[in-house]
Amino acid sequence: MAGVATNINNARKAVNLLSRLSYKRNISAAGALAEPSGPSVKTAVPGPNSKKLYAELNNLQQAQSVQLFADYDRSYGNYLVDVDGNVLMDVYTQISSMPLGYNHPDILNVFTNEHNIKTLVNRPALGVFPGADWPSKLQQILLKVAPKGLSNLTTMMCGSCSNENAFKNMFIWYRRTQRGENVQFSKEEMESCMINQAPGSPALSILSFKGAFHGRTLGVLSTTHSKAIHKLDIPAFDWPIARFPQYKYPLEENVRENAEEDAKCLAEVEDLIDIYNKKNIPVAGIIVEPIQSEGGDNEASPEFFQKLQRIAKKKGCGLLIDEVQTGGGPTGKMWCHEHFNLDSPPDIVTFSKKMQLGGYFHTPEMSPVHPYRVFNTWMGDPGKLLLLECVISTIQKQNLLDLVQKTGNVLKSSLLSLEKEFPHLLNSTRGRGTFLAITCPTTPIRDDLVNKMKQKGFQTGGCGELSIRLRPALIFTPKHAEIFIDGFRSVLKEVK
Ligand code: PSZ
Repeated sequence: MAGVATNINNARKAVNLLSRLSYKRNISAAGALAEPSGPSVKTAVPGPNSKKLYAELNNLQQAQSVQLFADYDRSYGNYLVDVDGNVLMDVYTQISSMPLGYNHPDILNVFTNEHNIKTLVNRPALGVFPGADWPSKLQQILLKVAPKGLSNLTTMMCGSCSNENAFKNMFIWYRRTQRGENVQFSKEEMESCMINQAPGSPALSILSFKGAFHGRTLGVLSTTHSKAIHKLDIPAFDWPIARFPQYKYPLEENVRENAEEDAKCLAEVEDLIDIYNKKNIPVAGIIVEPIQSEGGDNEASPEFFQKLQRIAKKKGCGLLIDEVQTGGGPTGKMWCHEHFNLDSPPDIVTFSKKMQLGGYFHTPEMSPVHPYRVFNTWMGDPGKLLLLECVISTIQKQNLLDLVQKTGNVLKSSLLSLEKEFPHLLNSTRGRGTFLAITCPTTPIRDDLVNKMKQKGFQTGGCGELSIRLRPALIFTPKHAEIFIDGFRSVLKEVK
């Protein structure tokens, strides 16, 4: 017993030492770094060090998607530093996943107290052994920013597994509404589900939209339609796919056409639900992004979403709004669907990326009655929730949603000016907050612009076939926007 006590004491001392050391290290790391005043590029991007590391990694795993290797010790704020010492202004932020940029001093200080370190290293199987503060942390952190009217919460790991599990909630809910509240599973259902047959494994569907991206895992992949390469060779469900509006820009000059486009797409949704119900693959739910992201930053009007929700209600389908990419503030509101003035809350809202951990908010009706039906080992991550706590408090302290609106206005109006200066290269500026995109006439022109921007020290991203998207951190200011726009203009001038 004495030995155990000594060990515990030693462990405690080690943790204390670790927290003191890391506290010092983090403070000094944060203090030593200051945000660069602009990008600076010394080599081609990727440079020789990135290329060497690429060869090493590619021997171990498929690495063709790697753009560069980063130096995360030296990256700071809105700037990503690569292993060749190039300093890139990052308006892509790990595919829209860095709310406070790199090495934010508050974030660096999250794991400097003993309780937080222990929360990080003792990652529990949350569905069975949550820690004492898990319910209160969920209340204080995630539920504080819950979309209005959604009081229930399921935590997960990533965006795909959030959507994947949310589909299960919708199917379980749908079957419950068919059976009636208190009806038990039949013997036939219990036996047939074990061999993937109806009625236990019923033919049910989720309606999604052309151009959508909801993840690449097997179930959700049937609702992802952004690129063929994501889907080739993988079996898919016969589920309905409706057209998502494709607007003409500028919006204010195409109001009638775009309203007609909304009406056509919504009519298709209704028709498809009827067709699939008749085919005996009834539509249990609809999944939709508030702005289609990977598929090309396609936006739809508040009226489109209001009417879509009314159709879902009329037809008895759940409505899942996928806020994996739009959630966490980049549109100037915590949740993009808050821009839509819906009649009532959506049934489910999924999140990940800027929220640090995955999961979904939902109505109580979407909770299964039986335990253990939506479950996995981790069910989220309390360590990531601590990071989110810091992110949210920084958003509030520094009014970052206001900053996003302000910077977004500067960025959007500057992009519109660039469109006027370079009409043969750019069109269709769109988006909300700093969640913005612009379209090029061809894919080679788009790819060339993205690459030239990178060589000048600006990390942007493509989306869809023709668009360039901006996904800066929430700490991106009008000053950063100006530097970005100056860089973009000089590249456009080179391309002519
Ligand atoms: O190519 C890819 O696999 C990418 S690039 C960006 C994403 C995926 N985004 C992920 C994403 C999303 O944007 C939306 C709207 N829904 C779900 C997902 C899936 O999230 P993860 O990647 O966390 O599984």
